[in-house]
This record gives sequence, structure tokens and C-alpha cells, in this order.
Amino acid sequence: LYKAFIFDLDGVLVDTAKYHFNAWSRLANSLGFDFTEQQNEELKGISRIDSLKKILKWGNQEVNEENELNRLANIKNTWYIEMIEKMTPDEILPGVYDFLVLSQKEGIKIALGSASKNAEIILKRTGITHFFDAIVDGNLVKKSKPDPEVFIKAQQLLKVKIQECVVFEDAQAGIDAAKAVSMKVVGIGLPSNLTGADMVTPDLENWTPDKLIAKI
Ligand code: B16
Ligand code: MG
Repeated sequence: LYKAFIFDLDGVLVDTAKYHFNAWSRLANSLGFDFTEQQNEELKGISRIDSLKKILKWGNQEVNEENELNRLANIKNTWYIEMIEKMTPDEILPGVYDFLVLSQKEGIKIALGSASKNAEIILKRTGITHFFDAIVDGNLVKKSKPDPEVFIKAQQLLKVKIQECVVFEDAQAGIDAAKAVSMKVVGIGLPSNLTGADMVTPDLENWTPDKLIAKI
């Protein structure tokens, strides 16, 4: 029944949320304000520019010119890249590596479906690029999650049907994106943060593709 797995990156395969938080906090501080880790939850899964707009609102900063928005986003991204350039395979989240190995062995096609424009660096530094039959990231899509474009692109590149795909997501925006086209979704995290997922697990540890498929 299921022939393809589409994985989100940040929060599913690796924990880059902490680096995003660090770099955005540094930018906010340089503008004279701060925001909380609770607020940071709202930035998960959404694009860089949408994140910036939310943060500026929290700090009551009025920035409307596109050039200035891009300048600020680029500063943050430079700091973010400094951190992800130092990532190692140790930073792959629990259970992920074995789950990718088993999925590949069973002939399941594997895609990335991430909002990040830095996905390739992260996959490379953590040594998991070779598992992916298709990589769809923020450079390839026009509309960000909760729009389903990213998952539809992955499904098309893998040449499978929508109903043959299972999405793995840690953010509500991603669950909503998958559900907008009725794809099955496994939520990674806490059930309270992941409304509408077909099942939720804290991580991929101790799961095999078969065991997981039986639950959705
Ligand atoms: P970048 P995902 C998302 O990754 C992050 O969750 C989100 O916080 C970030 O703003 C977005 O990527 C864009 O990232 O600035 O690297 O292009 O969860 O979709 O893998
Ligand atoms: Mg995510």
C-alpha cells in the first residue's frame, strides 16, 4: 500500500531548531528586543521570511521595505550557516539512521520535504544525503507549508500516488500541508502540538517501517 516516505528535516531528522533559535535571538537582540522559546515553537516549519516577519511583530518593529527584510534575513542566515557547517552525524535524531536503512532495504522510496533553503548542507554534514531519491527544499517551492506544494513535488518526483505516501512531520504547518492533500502523516513530537496526525510518536527509535505502517 505505502511506497514512499517523505521526511521533513528540522525536527524530524535533525534538531536544527536550536540553531534557528540561536541565530534569530541574536538578530532580535541586535535590534533591541528578545523573544521566548515558547514563541520559537511558532517558527517551526515556516519559511525564513515568514519567520522574520513574525519576529519583527513580536518586537514591535515596523519593517516594510523588501530590501531591508532581505538584509535582516541574510544576516540571520549567515549566523545560522556558521552553526550548521559544524554539524556532524552525531546530530541525527534518535532512531532516524536505522529507520532510513530499513526503509531503503524494504524498497520504500525516500524524499525530503523541507522548507529550508539550507537542507543540502545539513544532509551532507550529517552524512545522510545518499538515502534520498528526491530532495525538495525551500529552493524548489514557491508556497511554503501549510501549502502542500512541497509534498506534492516530492510525490511527483518519486513517481508514486498521493495515497502511497507517508509524511513525517514535527510542525503543525507541515501536518496541515499533508492533510490538505489527504496524505498520511506521522507526527514526531507531542500529540498536543500535532493536531490531525494519523499517529504521533516522540521519535523514530524502535520503529520499523512495517510496525509503523500497521499503526496508520
Ligand atoms: P532556512 P523544516 C524549516 O525546516 C524550519 O523548521 C523553520 O524554522 C525554518 O524557518 C525553515 O525551515 C526555513 O529554513 O532559513 O534554512 O531556509 O522543518 O521544513 O525542515
Ligand atoms: Mg520541521
